Amino acid sequence: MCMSRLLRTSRTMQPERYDKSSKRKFFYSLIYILFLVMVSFYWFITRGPSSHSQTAILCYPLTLPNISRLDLLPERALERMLYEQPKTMNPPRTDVLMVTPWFAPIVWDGTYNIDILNAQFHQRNVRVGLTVFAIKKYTVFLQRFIETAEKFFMVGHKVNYYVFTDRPNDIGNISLPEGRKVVILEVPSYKRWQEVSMRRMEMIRDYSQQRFIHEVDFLVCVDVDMRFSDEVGVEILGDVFGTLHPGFYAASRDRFTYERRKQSTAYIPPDEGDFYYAGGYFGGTVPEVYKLTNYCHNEMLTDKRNGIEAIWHDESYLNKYFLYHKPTKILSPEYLWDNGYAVPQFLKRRRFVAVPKNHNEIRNKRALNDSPKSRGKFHR
Ligand code: 4GW
Ligand code: MN
Repeated sequence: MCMSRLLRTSRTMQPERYDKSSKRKFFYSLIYILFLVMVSFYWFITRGPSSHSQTAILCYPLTLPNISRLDLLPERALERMLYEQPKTMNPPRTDVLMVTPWFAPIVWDGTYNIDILNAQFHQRNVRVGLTVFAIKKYTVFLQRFIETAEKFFMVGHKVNYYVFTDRPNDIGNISLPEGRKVVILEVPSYKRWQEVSMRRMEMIRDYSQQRFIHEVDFLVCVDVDMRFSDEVGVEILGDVFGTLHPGFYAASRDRFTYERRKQSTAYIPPDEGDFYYAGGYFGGTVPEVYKLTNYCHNEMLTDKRNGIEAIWHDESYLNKYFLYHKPTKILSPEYLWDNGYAVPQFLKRRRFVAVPKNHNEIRNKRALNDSPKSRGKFHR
């Protein structure tokens, strides 16, 4: 048979075969769809409106009678646990303040049960972002920071380290176990170190909006010139938290190094103020951290337009924010310590400690004499 005939025959044969098989397919599909409709109808009649099944979520917004969104909330129960009973008449700590007048807990060793908290946060499959800035020479702090964090920070939970740096090439490949990773975010550096410190607010704000909100539930924002030396876990997490500065936990409010010039938006009068919060340790849910950093950055810009800069930079704006937007949890100085201070009796743990800096080496010399910061924020 010549080739052209073969082609002709096949061309004439095919449409007919195709026709038959497609009709059959269509028929079977119709039966299948009919079957599905009947099953769905049966399911809806028998258990649909009162069911707690996930399927009902697809109907949102709910218009059917008798269904409330409340019926769809996931049921979460803890498993049986054995632990010492909390004693109403015998508080675990009497040497320190455990709760603020607005009912925010202050986190001290001995005041919480980490097993209960871990069970709760594991159930929610919580994801934590730890933001840290390593601009210019501060990249030298990064390795120790991450190594010690791997030992002590949110062990057993999902953690993203967000490293903001202008020197991504200085940071080697850091491979971490499942559930934990380092994300390098390349950002500009600023000439003035005050700006380096303050612009953290702007960058955390911008990345919260663009990225963090999609990737993590909570943010913890800290200084990089630090090492972890004891456990820091989910006990610190809450809507929005600040940390008591290790230099001022016992000071009276008029001694706090708040901004005292009325021309600055960070101004706080001497008869106001709850605590002195450290600029190098705050956090909360992503939306709350967004609000906080957005506020601090905007106030800083307003001051800039008026030719003023708050005395302790981002820390001053943070303290102003927390005065009128009270934190829902407060971390004790266990979470931010400097071994330059004598260790008081009540300080049972030192979990996150400042790494001594050689100021001449790590900071540029010109910057050293132009502000009280040359002595370090901790020792004023
Ligand atoms: C003076 O020359 C400088 S440089 C003061 C801060 C500098 C700086 C700060 C820097 O060059 N690069 C940098 O990444 N930072 C970040 O800002 C870094 O995360 C650091 O931990 C944070 C706050 O600065 P700091 O730790 O030097 O502040 P203190 O002395 O209060 O801990
Ligand atoms: Mn620091």
